[in-house]
Amino acid sequence: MKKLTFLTIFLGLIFALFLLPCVYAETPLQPKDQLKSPIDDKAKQIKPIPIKKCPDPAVQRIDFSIVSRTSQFSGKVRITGVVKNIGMESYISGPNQQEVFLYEGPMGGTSKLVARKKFQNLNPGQEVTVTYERQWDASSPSEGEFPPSYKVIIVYDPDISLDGNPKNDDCNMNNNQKERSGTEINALFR
Ligand SMILES: [Ca+2]
Ligand SMILES: [Ca+2]
Repeated sequence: MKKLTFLTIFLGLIFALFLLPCVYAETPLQPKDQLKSPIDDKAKQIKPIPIKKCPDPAVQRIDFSIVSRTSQFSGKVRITGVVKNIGMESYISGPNQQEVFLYEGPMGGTSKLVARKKFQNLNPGQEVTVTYERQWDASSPSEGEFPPSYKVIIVYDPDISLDGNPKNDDCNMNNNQKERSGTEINALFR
């Protein structure tokens, strides 16, 4: 009997000394971790995204439209390049430091400059357009079968970043051109 009592007390002591502190040590931490960590992760994900406060003229799109028809498959078409300041700051510059070029590149031929438009200041969200109109025959080989493509490019004075004016420094040079195939002009005639 003495042996059994001793053993029970001994096991009881082991439980009290080792197992209980372990249970207590772990339980208060777990709910804290589960509650905090997802919020901390979200905060970490949001923080590093910087809001760029700078001018950013960008080629937004190239529009095609039919101005007038001479037959079901031919007529006058308009090609419009749209440049927009998608930055948070106004673009403020001199009169001859920036221009939009519109190129026509026939299949297998060299691109030629078909229209250009100078611009100067652009508020955030403000647009400038360059347009070119020409005859188009969707049933011909030169337009219908092998249509040219159109490219719009923002061209800056080579010294624009050295002119002492930071308000005309485009902060993203990777969105300054766009190209669109004339096959989509043929689609307008169908
Ligand atoms: Ca500058
Ligand atoms: Ca840009």
